[in-house]
Amino acid sequence: MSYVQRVLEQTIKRNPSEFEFHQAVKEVLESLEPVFARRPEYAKAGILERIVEPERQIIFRVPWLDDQGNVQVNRGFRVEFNSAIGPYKGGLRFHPSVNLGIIKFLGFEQIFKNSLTGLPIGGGKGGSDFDPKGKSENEIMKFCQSFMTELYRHIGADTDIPAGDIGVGAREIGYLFGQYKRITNLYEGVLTGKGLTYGGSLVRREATGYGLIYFMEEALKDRGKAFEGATVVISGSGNVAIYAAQKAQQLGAKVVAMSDSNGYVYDREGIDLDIVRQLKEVERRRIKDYLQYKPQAEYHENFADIWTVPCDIALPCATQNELNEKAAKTLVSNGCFAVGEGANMPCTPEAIKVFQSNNIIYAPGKASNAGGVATSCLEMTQNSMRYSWTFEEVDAKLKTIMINIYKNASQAAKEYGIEGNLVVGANIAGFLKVADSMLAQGVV
Ligand code: NDP
Ligand code: 2IT
Repeated sequence: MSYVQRVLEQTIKRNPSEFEFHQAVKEVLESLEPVFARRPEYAKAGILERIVEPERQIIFRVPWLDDQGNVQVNRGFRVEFNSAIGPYKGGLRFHPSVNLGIIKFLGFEQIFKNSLTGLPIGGGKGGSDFDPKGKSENEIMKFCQSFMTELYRHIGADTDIPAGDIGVGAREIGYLFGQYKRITNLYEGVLTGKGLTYGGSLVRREATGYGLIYFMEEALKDRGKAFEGATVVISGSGNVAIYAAQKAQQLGAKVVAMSDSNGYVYDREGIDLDIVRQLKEVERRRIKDYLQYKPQAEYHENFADIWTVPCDIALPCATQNELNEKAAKTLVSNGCFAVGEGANMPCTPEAIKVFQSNNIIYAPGKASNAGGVATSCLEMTQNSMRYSWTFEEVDAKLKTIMINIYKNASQAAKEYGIEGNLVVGANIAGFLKVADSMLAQGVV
């Protein structure tokens, strides 16, 4: 049995029921097979056995009082996965589906993603099974304060720097930051995605979506394609989806469908993003209400059917495993030529195989959605400098970072004889820097 297969088996055995974690580990480890043939010192130093085991996992009780005065209890997580190349960095997810396996898959992916940015950040992730939907402002604030009352002792501007993810945006980051500052008496860049009046960075809000489009622009260019004139379908209508749509539109694409967890809207004239932003960012309503403003658009329940809408470019920007084999086949038969992941692990392994065997441009999330965390690191940089860059300055840095990620991933794929395979390329390019740092730092 190969080194990779042995570690994979051990990992699955040791972490039963963590299915998303198994899926993420399997993809990364299997694509690293050719690396171990060339670099036997990694196996000798137990790099894989160590890299699949988080350095620290914190699970805690989050008690809070709802508006009726009832005691509510949620579970909080922070997984500090790997600090070989920098302090732990990664978002917080608040969603009822959150469990340890999901946080570990996200934290594991984050190690390689953060390495790909070229910036000095390690991998971590956290969150809670708290459901922000239907909660009052007061309840959201009380929950965030209780969550931080435990989390603060584990994090710090040079230790572990959380940010947003599903269900955690500028509002939640504000409440979390306020409580951290109150408890510690420290005004430091301990969280990213902050508001612009208290240490946030311009472009952080747009960064994941814009970064995805910058990455895809490069990938498309290599195959003689472009966003100009293309029909695009984007799942989700949250932070990543909205700014991916905005940049795609700026580049001359027509975005015809977007979704939320209830269903999707199809607007053949092209989605009016001002309506989506008002509904989602300001009023926190459902995507279905789009039809109140544009009655000629269509609404369909079952958000996963969004992939039946014919398009040239598909951008899954909602959640993990939202695009399966059947959806992939439908996309291919409808003429889709590129798929770029804004979400983390949105395509199932079977769907990825369909794309690859049909020569579709396929960009894995850990490469194509790295613009968010990269800009988070630029926010940390500005916080440390006590200084702020302009929108244009941050945007230009983000674009350069995304182009470099594309180049490094495609170069690594080429070097290992699998040209065009961005999955293998991203995994290898991200892994090498972390593995060499672990090697240099000894058995820790
Ligand atoms: P938001 O909370 O802003 O938006 C999430 C969107 O996805 C909403 O439209 C939501 O619908 C939908 N969604 C969430 N969970 C599900 C589900 N289980 N089934 C169907 N739809 C779902 O989150 P983000 O936009 O920040 O995150 C989207 C994805 O991008 C996630 O995979 C995240 O990990 C990834 N990501 C985010 C980054 C960031 O900077 N924010 C950076 C890199 C990756 P509804 O409102 O109905 O729940
Ligand atoms: O998945 C991700 O990369 C994020 N949610 C962003 C993490 C961050 O620290 O900005």
